[in-house]
Amino acid sequence: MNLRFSIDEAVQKLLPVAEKDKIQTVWDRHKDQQPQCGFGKMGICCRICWKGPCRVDPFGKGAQRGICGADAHTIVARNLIRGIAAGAAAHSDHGRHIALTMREVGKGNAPAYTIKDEEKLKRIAQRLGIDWEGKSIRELTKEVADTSLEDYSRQDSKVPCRWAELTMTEERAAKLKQWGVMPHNIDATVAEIMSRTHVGCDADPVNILLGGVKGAVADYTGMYISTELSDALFGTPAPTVTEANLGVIKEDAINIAVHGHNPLLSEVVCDAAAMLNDLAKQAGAPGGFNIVGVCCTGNEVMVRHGVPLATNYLSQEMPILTGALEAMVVDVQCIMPSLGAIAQCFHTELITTMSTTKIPGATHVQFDKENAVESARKILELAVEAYQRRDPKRVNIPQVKEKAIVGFSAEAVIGALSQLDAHDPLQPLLDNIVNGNIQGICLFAGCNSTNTLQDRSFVELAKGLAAHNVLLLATGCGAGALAKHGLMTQEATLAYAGDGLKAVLTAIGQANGLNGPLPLVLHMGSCVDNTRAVSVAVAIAQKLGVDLDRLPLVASAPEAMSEKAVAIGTWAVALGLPTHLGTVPQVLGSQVVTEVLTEKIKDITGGYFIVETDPEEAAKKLFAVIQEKRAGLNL
Ligand code: NFS
Ligand code: SF4
Repeated sequence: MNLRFSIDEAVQKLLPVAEKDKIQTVWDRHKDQQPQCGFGKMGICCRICWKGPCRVDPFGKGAQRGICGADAHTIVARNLIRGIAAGAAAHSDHGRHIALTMREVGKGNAPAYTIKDEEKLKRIAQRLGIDWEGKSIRELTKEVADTSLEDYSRQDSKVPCRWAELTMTEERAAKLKQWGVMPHNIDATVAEIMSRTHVGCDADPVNILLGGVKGAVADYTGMYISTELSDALFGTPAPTVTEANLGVIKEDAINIAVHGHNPLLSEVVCDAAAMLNDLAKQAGAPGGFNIVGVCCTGNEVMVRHGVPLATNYLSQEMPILTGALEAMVVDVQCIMPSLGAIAQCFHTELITTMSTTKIPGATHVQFDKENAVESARKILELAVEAYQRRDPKRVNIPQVKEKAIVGFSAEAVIGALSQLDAHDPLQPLLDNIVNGNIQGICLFAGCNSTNTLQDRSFVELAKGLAAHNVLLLATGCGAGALAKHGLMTQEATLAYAGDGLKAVLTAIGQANGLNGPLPLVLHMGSCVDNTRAVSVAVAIAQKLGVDLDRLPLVASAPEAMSEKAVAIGTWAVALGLPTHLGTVPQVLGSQVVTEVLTEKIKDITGGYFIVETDPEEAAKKLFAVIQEKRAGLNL
């Protein structure tokens, strides 16, 4: 097949529908933007003040400084870390919503929510140094929330954010403090970046970048809070079998997509849909309500409840084009504004739910933790009404979907390993890393981008590394890509894993009664759940008595595009991980910044960025890094 834009077969099947109906998709708009601005691509356009915009000539002929005197290095570094601040703000806002909800649960004011995983709550309390003996679950809930919220409000800059300091190796935490990049307060760190990059402040590119690293560690802190508190509220993911890609949309059902990032609303929508299923049947849909996921909200409900994933970021317009989607409910982040216009070409209700994310063409149903159940009910009613408007002639659901075994939280991974060694679950994993059955570990994360053929690099890199016995973890839209393409199955393990990896995954699978291996790629959850991978890595490092940068562990974001991805990539590097980017970051206008990120930072943190757009080359480079790390451990 002559693939255009995406290797996703479902996308290929729907593109002609878009063309026929003259509906612009993300790929049409990408084309309309060509050629894109070279200054912007290189990061050397500054719009920080209204004397600008200023641009630096990358060939050294024209202006080398902006009107205020900022040179290319200052401009590139400032632009970069403002992106990190935005990423950290997004992730930590997500964490704040969860923590504030949890506090209300503790006070007894949020009837739609309970603590679904009390054991996890206790483990969190223990980690935060909160004594839980003799306390009620409600008291403990409030205390955990309050302690977490201190990471947003502490004013003593000498006291690190608890969720950062207590979740990494002691050595790493000490190093971050020593470099002055350990945040004491997430919000203050975001504000500090905005303030130091205001016109006429920090001009030293390396100092600016250090500010960015601190922002990235703040991002990490917010993500950790999001993941862990969500687990306590909604349950810690455990392996479950589900499906991915547009074929999960059902012709005979009222289909509702949940899209965005925050599980606070989608959890309640799922519960309400199950409870009120008769409403859909009475409306003439024998299949009842069918909830499907998009992007990271999709990943959240997928790993916790096995809700099927309709698609990932770049193809988020496609579920509407099936003509069978009654509602797309969105919360925050990575929601294309184009959805409003496309939904209006169909019977689909686009429903926004957050006061900070409204979209022209959408119906707004305000969601608050106090009225969660009513909002969910209203959303279901809107979907039922939309169903009456569905035009059967326009229904076109690509029958494309793959099975996916998902839900590998750190707890689930350790749990599976404990079937091999109940007393020391990590030991079998370590033994297999030492004996080379597992050469190393790669975490796939991050987005989709129009700058690449959608999903291709994820799939090729995963196959390439698996053949070389690299254990694969995935989150976010990377996980979405790998699920859609059938790599989260036992069959994929048999087809693509090298002999060593296959043997290990089979031994674990058999010990867990799976009648075969674990899937080739372990789906750990949404983007904030990258912290799950960190917690596994930290456990391994602690057991080996080394810091994270010594492990044969790499990260890869082959289609990174969002500011959140910039923040994540930067904290991965700060923690010591060699981190691959398959899209070119907007920093090439400054040699200083480029060198720091791809080389010099290695001497400090042990981590660094590897930029490689060709997936085959990237697989080689990542495997070489894994070999280098193994040699460093005398393996
Ligand atoms: Ni991560 Fe998830 Fe997807 Fe990228 Fe957006 S949905 S938080 S930012 S695009 S992976
Ligand atoms: Fe130009 Fe300096 Fe203003 Fe940026 S801050 S727009 S470089 S004058």
